[in-house]
Amino acid sequence: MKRLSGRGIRNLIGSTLLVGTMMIPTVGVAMTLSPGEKQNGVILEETGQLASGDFVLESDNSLYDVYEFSGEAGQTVVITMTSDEFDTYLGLLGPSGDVVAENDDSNGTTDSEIVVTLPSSGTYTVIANAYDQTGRGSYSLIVE
Ligand SMILES: [Ca+2]
Ligand SMILES: [Ca+2]
Repeated sequence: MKRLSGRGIRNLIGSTLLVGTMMIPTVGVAMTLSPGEKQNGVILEETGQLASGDFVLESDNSLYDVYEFSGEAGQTVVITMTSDEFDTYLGLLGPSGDVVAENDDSNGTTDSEIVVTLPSSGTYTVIANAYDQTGRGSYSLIVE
């Protein structure tokens, strides 16, 4: 079974740093949501492509794109990645680069969904990945 944790994650972190991740201080941000309460509204909505030239996960040579969003501790987010062209794989890295959640298949399809309550405040990185190295084509990613 595929996992982003372990050997693969070191490669993910190294690649993410190349993107130029910036930590945005969240000191002084007022909490308007109760812990665990779902935030309404779309945080990120992207249509992307996995294609030659994208990042490559060294553990299995699968392609991936990265997207970042700012999250707060206790905030619940739903991340969905869907594609008609390949088997998706989704990962979420926390502000310190650790794997917070990952998902291969959901809802009886090969598409991926993560529902998670964020453990800390900071910049989160979504890994829009394919299940294996053959996966390429267009996909949709939504964070809400
Ligand atoms: Ca891409
Ligand atoms: Ca999948």
